[in-house]
Amino acid sequence: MGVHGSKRQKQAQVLMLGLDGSGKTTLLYKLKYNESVVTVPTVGFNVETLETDRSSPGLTVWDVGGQRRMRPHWRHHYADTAGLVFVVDSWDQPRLVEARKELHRVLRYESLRGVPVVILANKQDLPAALSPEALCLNLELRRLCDGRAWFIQPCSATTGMGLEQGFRRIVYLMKTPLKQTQEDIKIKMKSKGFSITAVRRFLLCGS
Ligand SMILES: Nc1nc2c(ncn2[C@@H]2O[C@H](COP(=O)(O)OP(=O)(O)OP(=O)(O)O)[C@@H](O)[C@H]2O)c(=O)[nH]1
Ligand SMILES: [Mg+2]
Repeated sequence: MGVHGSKRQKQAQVLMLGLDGSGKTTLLYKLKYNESVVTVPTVGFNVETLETDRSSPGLTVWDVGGQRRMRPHWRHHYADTAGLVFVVDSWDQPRLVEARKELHRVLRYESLRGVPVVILANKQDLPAALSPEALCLNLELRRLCDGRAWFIQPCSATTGMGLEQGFRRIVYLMKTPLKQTQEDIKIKMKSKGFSITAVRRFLLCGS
């Protein structure tokens, strides 16, 4: 994600969750080493640090296994979490209901109240992958993420598309108060000539 200068802010913890097979480990190593690794289902967790620009904290990213038997362990990581990245397999439509239920369950935890969320709509390289807009509706993100900063980022852990943007976004959301993120987006969209209606529509879909 780019390294600049020597004086760093302290580390911030990012928790990466999602169903088994959604691509968490693949994307973590693509991002960290730009390598496509052959993964096995994660038992326990992987943890890696990612560097950011020097005005932002470095990230310690926890990739916790998503198999059903691993999910009761997710909550042990909530207390120190500054940002949540929830990975969804955009191609696996039959499991979207399960993904939605798990995301709902996670976000209900008091210790994650107000913590910003980036949904990574992974596997966009596959032809039948659902678009971020369709996922937004299917996962009921607007309702679910009400009251917190959130964003849905299309990506592919195989090609690397969208990964850096997703993690830059979580850094931005962690650093910026919710109201300010909405103002920033309004200003940027207006300067690019988007209509008020388009801005409103966007803000309803992500902040
Ligand atoms: N086509 C495609 N396949 C992907 C992508 N990301 C991951 N995969 C594949 O999906 C499978 C599961 O990936 P993992 O990274 O092990 O998934 P995980 O979320 O870490 O799974 P758990 O550790 O069980 O929670 C592997 O076969 C990956 O190669 C992607 O963006 N596109
Ligand atoms: Mg894994």
